[in-house]
Amino acid sequence: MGVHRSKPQKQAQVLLLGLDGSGKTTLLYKLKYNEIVMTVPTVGFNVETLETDRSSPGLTVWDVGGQKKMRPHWRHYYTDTAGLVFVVDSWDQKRLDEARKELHRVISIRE
Ligand SMILES: Nc1nc2c(ncn2[C@@H]2O[C@H](COP(=O)(O)OP(=O)(O)OP(=O)(O)O)[C@@H](O)[C@H]2O)c(=O)[nH]1
Ligand SMILES: [Mg+2]
Repeated sequence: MGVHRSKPQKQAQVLLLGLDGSGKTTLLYKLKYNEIVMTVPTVGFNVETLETDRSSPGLTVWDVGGQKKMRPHWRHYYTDTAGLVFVVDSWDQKRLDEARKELHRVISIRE
């Protein structure tokens, strides 16, 4: 009688991008721990794995800082990314156009 071991789950990479202060890190930890945590501006990135049901791949979620000086580094995280979540603070109407431009920049890049 064999011992059945579940196959190691594949991981899919998801990238969280958006302007600084849009709520990426808040969303990441809400998804991970179902809690609202106090955040500080992200310099670099945060990464967490999220459990999914056994029929779906697990998710590795990368949350990259959105300050202007960080945005040129976003492209270094595109490789092997299966999904993009672009977070927009709908209350921050003054920066909606800036968010739109950054989103266009992200989706217009061809590898
Ligand atoms: N009212 C409200 N505040 C939020 C929400 N999401 C985030 N915040 C607040 O907005 C501030 C910035 O949130 P962060 O999650 O750190 O933003 P971020 O996109 O990770 O910012 P960077 O790391 O600088 O790119 C924090 O004070 C959060 O508590 C939301 O949905 N509603
Ligand atoms: Mg952050």
